[in-house]
Amino acid sequence: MSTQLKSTPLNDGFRMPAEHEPHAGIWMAWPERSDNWRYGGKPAQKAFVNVAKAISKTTKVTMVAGSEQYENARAQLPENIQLIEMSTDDSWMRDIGPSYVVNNKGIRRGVDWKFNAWGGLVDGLYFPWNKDDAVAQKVCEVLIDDSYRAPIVLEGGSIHVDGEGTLYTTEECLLHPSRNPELTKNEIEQVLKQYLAIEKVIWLPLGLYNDETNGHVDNLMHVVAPGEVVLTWCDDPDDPQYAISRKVQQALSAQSDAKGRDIIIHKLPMPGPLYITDEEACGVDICDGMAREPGERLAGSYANYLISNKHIIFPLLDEKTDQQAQEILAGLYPEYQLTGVDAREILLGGGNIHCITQQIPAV
Ligand code: KQY
Repeated sequence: MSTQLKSTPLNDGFRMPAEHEPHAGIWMAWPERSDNWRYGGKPAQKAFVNVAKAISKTTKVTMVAGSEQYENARAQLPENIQLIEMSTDDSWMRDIGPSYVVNNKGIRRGVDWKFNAWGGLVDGLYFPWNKDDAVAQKVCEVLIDDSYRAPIVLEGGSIHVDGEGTLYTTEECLLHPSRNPELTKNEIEQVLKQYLAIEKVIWLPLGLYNDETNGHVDNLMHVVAPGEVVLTWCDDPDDPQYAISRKVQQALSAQSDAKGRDIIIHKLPMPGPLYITDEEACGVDICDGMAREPGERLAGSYANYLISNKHIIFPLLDEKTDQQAQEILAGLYPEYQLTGVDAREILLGGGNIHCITQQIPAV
């Protein structure tokens, strides 16, 4: 049985592990929303299948799909990928799935954040979002894990933790008026401390340029190890990302982490800049929330990679920079397997490999 608990992870002795700690599985959700994915999600589905196959080299993958797409998803996915029927509004498991916490007795529990489609009625990307909001709880029920319903709006992609007390996030997202306008910065920190058992929040000013999530940290940087991060970098002073990356670098350099370490910053080149083509835009149904016009700048970033059981699954986005990104990641993770997956179709939906995956820690 799975129970919704009234206490908090901190009070119960649970903490959120870093992504580089061992995983029991990775969860994903099938893309089918026609006002986000072109041609009803058909090209994106192929990209999701390739991501799932890559992850499954080291980790069990579970995909969820709505009833109408179940058969199609089953036909496209290899047998070793588990498929579960579950309704969702879209397919960003990082943001709609549970953030897991573990204790030192080998128990894990889910944290189920409130979800409002990246901004609710202020600047959210779609309405309604109730099916997405129910996903974290359903995942915990399937896994028979207890859960906590956290009292704030938060998406998993807006936080990174190092497993040793430090959480990285952006002010652009967590302090955005569309998330928790009734709470102060300090009150949000207190909730993060209670629900993830972190000791220190490293606030970065902004996320990646033109990111429709209001600046998720997972599209800007990743945690390589405690005290060590990799940051999206841009060398063109005329590009808006140039100033953003420098501001973030300054913010990281000005702070120490929860254990008092200076933060080592590695740089990852920014792909592109990349834009939606005429052909790509014409396959998407027009809606209010998501900008999918030709010429729209895409929030492309190699930092949006997944770490799972000593394996890096990273997006291939631009033949001019893919090789360089791969070499940098190989240098940062010398003991890890590295798999690049063509991820342009995922980027067209507004995120990338990290955004469409959520890890379940091994206990
Ligand atoms: O950055 C993420 N974690 C998710 C991206 C969501 C894009 C919605 N269209």
